[in-house]
Amino acid sequence: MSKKNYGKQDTQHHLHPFSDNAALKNEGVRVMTHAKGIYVYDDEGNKITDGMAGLWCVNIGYGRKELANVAKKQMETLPFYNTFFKTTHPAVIELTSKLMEITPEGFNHVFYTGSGSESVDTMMRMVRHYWSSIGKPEKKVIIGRWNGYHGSTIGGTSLGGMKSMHEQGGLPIANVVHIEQPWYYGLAQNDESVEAFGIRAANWLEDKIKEIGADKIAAFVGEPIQGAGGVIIPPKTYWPRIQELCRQYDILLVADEVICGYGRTGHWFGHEAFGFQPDIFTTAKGLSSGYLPIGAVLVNDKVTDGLLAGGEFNHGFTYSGHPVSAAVAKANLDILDEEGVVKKVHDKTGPYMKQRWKETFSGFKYVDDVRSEGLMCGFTLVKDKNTRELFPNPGEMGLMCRDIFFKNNLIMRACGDHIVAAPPLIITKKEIDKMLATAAECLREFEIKVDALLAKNAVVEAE
Ligand code: PXG
Repeated sequence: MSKKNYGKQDTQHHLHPFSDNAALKNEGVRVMTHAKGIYVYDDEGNKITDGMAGLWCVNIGYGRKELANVAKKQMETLPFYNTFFKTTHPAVIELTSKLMEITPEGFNHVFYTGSGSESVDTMMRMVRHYWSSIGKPEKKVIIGRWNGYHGSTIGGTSLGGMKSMHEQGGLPIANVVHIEQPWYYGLAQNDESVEAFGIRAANWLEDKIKEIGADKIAAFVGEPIQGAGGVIIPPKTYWPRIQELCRQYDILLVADEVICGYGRTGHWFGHEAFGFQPDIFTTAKGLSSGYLPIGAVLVNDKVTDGLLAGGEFNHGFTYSGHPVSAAVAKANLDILDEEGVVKKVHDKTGPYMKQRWKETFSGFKYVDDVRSEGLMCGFTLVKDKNTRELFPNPGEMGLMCRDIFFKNNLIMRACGDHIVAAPPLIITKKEIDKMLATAAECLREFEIKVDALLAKNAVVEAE
């Protein structure tokens, strides 16, 4: 088959993640061939603006030769060795010391994994092992949130609050429960202030604790900002109250930083942006800017002390601390640090994006709740802004809008009817302007399409 048909060839034997593979067999997929900065190129010569940094991960942007060189050198020196049986290697030692430099005080230990899902599963096993290590084995329940996303393994899917995922395979597993998400736009009561809603939403955790009993609960887990759920930014009052409750009821507090970590919010870690101190936080993605798979679970001193008292932790992955991934991750963190990328998001591009994102989208008829923090941005497609009425088939309008972006060589994500963007952290102000100008054109096209659809429905109703 010629290269021209690559996109169809692919789908004849390749089952894609989170995709309708029967439909893909007919449609084919787009073939990405190379990338540079914030742009990806396909095999038809299109230059596509990657408003999603791959999958929320290519924080330093594409095409950094330093990382390729480090990978080559490490492969030639020591392509693999494990860290299981009283062994280690320089690449992982150096990555660890870099992590110790950038993580907040009180975090002096790290457990390596190969992905975000593995980090989450590691954390789920770790919190239970912690409690049994300190003599409280009955503390097993882990509390997540509806519409949270924590990966695709059985543990991660269970902890996440995506009902469409739970439905496939009878999840969640035992001892994983959920509370409602802190989504002001959708869940606030009449005239409730953002601050008051933040406290009320956090108190749903207290309700759940009282229902189950604190003596049975191991941990509460949340993304500082929900990413795949649609960039749901909690009120500033939310996390401090959650922390207060976790301390009061002796429950471990876990931040899932797989998206928020490594600069996305303009801080090294998302919990720093929201002023709380978790006991454990899970990371992956931006740790290597997606150049190679690697994840890391950061553990504070209190939890480490408990774990150390508990003897062997029967857990680990072949690729825990993989040397090539570790070397690349270290080089990536050096770039984020030495080139001031995180600080730039905090001081310049984050605030600029916030202002421009609002200006660009607020005026559109079917767009509301325009929001952003650092370089995590979102808005919601709604049928009626005055009444906050959502569209009837959640996700349908989102997909239609996303497809218009894609056709116009702009990648942004639809999470249901939330439209989100998370570009590489090296994006410049000029590139932000250009990306938003394209997005605005797409939104105009979307608006015309929706107008037509609604008018058609109105005619049908009138008949
Ligand atoms: N936790 C969080 C907060 C995540 O966002 C994971 C865990 C799992 O990571 P891995 O590396 O196992 O995928 C994630 C992953 C999307 C999308 O389309 C988001 C993720 C993954 C794939 C797609 O928004 N997040």
